[in-house]
Amino acid sequence: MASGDSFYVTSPIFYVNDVPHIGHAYTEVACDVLARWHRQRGDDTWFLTGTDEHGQKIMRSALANNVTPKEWADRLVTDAWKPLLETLDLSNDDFIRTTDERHESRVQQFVQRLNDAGFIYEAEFEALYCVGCEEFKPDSEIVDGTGPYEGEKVCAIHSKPLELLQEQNYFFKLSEFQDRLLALYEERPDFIQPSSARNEVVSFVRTGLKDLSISRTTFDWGVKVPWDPDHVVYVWFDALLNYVTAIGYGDEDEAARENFDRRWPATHIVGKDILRFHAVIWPAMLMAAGLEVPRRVFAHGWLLVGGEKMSKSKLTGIAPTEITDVFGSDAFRYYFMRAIHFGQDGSFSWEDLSARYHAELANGFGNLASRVIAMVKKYFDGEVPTAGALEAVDEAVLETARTAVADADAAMLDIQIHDSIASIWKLVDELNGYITTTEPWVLAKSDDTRERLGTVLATAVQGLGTLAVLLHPVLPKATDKLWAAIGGEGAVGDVRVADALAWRGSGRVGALEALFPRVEQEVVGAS
Ligand code: ME8
Repeated sequence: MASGDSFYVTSPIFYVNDVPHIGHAYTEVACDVLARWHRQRGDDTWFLTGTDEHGQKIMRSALANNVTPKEWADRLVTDAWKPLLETLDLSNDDFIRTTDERHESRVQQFVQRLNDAGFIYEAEFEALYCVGCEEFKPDSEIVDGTGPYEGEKVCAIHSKPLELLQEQNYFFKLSEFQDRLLALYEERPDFIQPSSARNEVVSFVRTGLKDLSISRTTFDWGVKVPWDPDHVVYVWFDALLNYVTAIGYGDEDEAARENFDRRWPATHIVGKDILRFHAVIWPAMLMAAGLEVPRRVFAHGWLLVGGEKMSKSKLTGIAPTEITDVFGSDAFRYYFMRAIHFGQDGSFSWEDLSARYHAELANGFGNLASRVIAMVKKYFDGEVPTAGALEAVDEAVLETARTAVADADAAMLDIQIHDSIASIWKLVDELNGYITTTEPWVLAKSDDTRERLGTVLATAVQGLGTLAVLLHPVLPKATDKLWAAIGGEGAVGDVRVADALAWRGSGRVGALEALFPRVEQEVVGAS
């Protein structure tokens, strides 16, 4: 994509039945890295996240805690979900709650529009429901229970019993969209990514789509159906709409309409557990309303614990602060983005985190920065020398830097975040090798090699600046410090990716504390 284009990225909006774990944090960080990268490309970027607050799951959590659902949601948003933004150093532009008035009124408008257009009808319905998924389960996702649920039918994801619901509901004519959806997947092969996710959705839709129940009458914690207030809108129908209500869909106001046209369509980043909602139901809803479908839907894999999806309901959730309190938010961001192929499952381990932290961040990057800066101080009194004639070894560094910019950008546009970081890390490794080969401490011993020493350190500082620019989306705190220490002009986050090689500085280096201090082993794995 050309720089300056609109880039609207969304995370799922998370249920406030409980506090966040590192699975939620993983998605948030991925969205944030993409948003920061696109901002640095000069794209017209908007990053939306938020919370999903209606439905039975939240209502039951509230009841169990003797408060109203709204009180419960307020408490969780204030005490847990908003603080997560700080914990992870997220740069979101907006935070939507499905209990926001702006959202609820626009959901009603949307549902009314579909009803007026003839896409909604009323019928009697009976099916097995999973409150954990907030979904009527198809036969393919129902399994026999074990242990305490022996003899019962349970949800394949949550391993908890399903509830038989029988209600008079409103239905959305999802089945009418099968052909249009298949045509969409065919015409736009990158609409669903990665390709394994796309293939799964295509075969699912080919087997046929059933109409979708979109209202409930047995409880009232939701958005009221405008023409029949005994019904509340099905929580997923309500939640998916956040992506358009947050940017002004349905508002009469001219400015809101312009904002919607400017931002939409979005790139949705979701976990693979909720792919079908985003790649099947959501585009069909948009088609029915005459709106453009999303730009793409990217389904990432699961963080696994003991080979199973880490989850709150199975009590395998790890709080993000358990990691950030010890290693810091940059390390959290780096580790999960680098160690796991984005789009595949990955297992978290304290040992792996600690090993990568020390080898890659502390020794690889942090040490490189402190050594180069210390040498500029020691040999040139803090003034960055000017490079003289370049030798092949210097040219090789510049060539690696050029390749890193191009490859990192291409991978990031393709949402291959791990590959993008790996491309940048080639420059970290090259610079470390460069210092070892050129041996500035030997060059410093003789006046005859003073100019050569200057060229080597100038090239190294130049490389550090390029790294600060390229790594800022992943390591915002460390690169801010590094940028200040090498005298970079302005804020590093404002420097364009395209200017990563030709960045400007004051010509002086300053103090730099250890970017990634060693973490004592006994602290690691405290949980
Ligand atoms: O599904 N590994 O909310 P939710 C990786 N409210 N990512 C994980 C994960 C794991 N083990 N566990 C959770 C909902 N996630 C709905 C979404 S959107 C209109 C409505 C992440 O609180 C992943 O992104 O259950 C997953 O899709 C999301 O959290 C589910 O969060």
